[in-house]
Amino acid sequence: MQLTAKASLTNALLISICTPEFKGDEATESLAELARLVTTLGFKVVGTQSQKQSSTKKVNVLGLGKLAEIAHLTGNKGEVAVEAEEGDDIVEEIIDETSFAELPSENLPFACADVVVFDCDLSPSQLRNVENQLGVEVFDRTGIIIEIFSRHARTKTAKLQVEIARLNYVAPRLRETSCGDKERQMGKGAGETTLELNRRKVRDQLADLKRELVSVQNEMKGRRTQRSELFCVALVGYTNAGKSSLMRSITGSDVEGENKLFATLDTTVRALFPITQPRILVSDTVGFIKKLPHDLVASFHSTLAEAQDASLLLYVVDASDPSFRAQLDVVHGVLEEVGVEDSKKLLILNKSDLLSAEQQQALMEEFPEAMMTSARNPADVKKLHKYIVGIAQDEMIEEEIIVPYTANGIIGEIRSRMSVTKEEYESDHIKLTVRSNAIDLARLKKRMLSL
Ligand SMILES: Nc1nc2c(ncn2[C@@H]2O[C@H](COP(=O)(O)OP(=O)(O)OP(=O)(O)O)[C@@H](O)[C@H]2O)c(=O)[nH]1
Ligand SMILES: [Mg+2]
Repeated sequence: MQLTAKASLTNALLISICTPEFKGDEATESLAELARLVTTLGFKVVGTQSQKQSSTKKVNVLGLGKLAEIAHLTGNKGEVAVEAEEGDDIVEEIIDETSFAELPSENLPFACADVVVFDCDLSPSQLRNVENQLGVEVFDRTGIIIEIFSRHARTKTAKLQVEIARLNYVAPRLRETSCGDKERQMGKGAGETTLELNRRKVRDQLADLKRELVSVQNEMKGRRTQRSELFCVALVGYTNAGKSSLMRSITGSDVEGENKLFATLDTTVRALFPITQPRILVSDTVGFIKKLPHDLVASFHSTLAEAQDASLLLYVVDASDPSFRAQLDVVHGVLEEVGVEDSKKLLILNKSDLLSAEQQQALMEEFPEAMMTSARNPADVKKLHKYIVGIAQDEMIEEEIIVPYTANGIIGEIRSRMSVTKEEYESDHIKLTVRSNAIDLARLKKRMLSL
């Protein structure tokens, strides 16, 4: 998929299919999240429609009556069969609708939806059916997420990973289409109109991309190995929780933090600042979302390897978001899926500046082990810095090292790599009590022996 609609001019109508799997407010929250996703793409949400169905698997997804209604909102450009067939849509029950009339007047004129976005996954044939009936572009949740990932990927690895996921998404949709029009929508050139040719091209492209990814991943692995002796902290969590903002605050770096979903797709590694001895590394990772397409989870496996190698995982949540508990479940689920074993972890209830004192207190009672922070509050940033340093210190070993005064340069080196807690000056040597990781200590001792 490649969006053909010009994002800045696109009015989107969002559709929620409320299946029995949705509990409580889940459907509404999910729809609100979809609205944020399409807004991230630059679309303007002009309305939402919900319909209760037993599943999302119906040929036309919606009941025919509802389809006709939506066709009206999209300007009757398609070929919707207005009359429902007998026995069709028996389960249909409209439970909630935001009609266009209820929207602010600037969202009018009536019938102005250029695209329709479903808050569920649609099969290629469902997409085609609904598109034919409505006469406008139709997207499903996965399509929207993949498009955002495509736009936000910056580094070579992220671009490769997203492109693989995109082509995997596009491939079955190509299979279902036979005319050049649709293939052009999928990002194919005007001349490539035969289905066979396109399918082969996608397969070849996928194979090339996968090969390239393996080589880039090997490079990344090498870099991780070089860092493996340092204490590493990884920030993980739902999209928009504030991971990059916290990263920026605790590392003094210029890592981008933005009020859009999936601002970060690449893992960034920086040293904790103020600098510690030895250095502590912090990595910012890709954010998660409910129903993250499986392909994207799989393709970000290597990006999340940073989290896999981390000695401390900081689970960041936007505590001001009423759905943060469900979001945290999603994060746990994805991390489990990619096999991240969290040896040590801390829950960070971020964006506390958006909570009242009572709300903060209630949350601390609910999550007594957690740390309440605001990435915007320097005192909280300091508290988090201190916590990380404390955990890293706990992991270190303390040893006494005897360094003869004649050993040139060693003392300077020790000071730059290790934490010196005690210094005792004797007649011919200096006795240093140092704290460091086991690998650095073993290396130092070996060097001392060779002096
Ligand atoms: N009020 C408030 N806003 C915050 C805080 N932390 C982050 N934000 C804002 O929340 C939005 C998202 O922040 P990011 O740091 O980009 O979130 P992220 O978790 O990195 O998001 P992804 O990269 O999409 O996974 C930005 O607009 C931030 O300015 C906070 O403590 N308080
Ligand atoms: Mg980020």
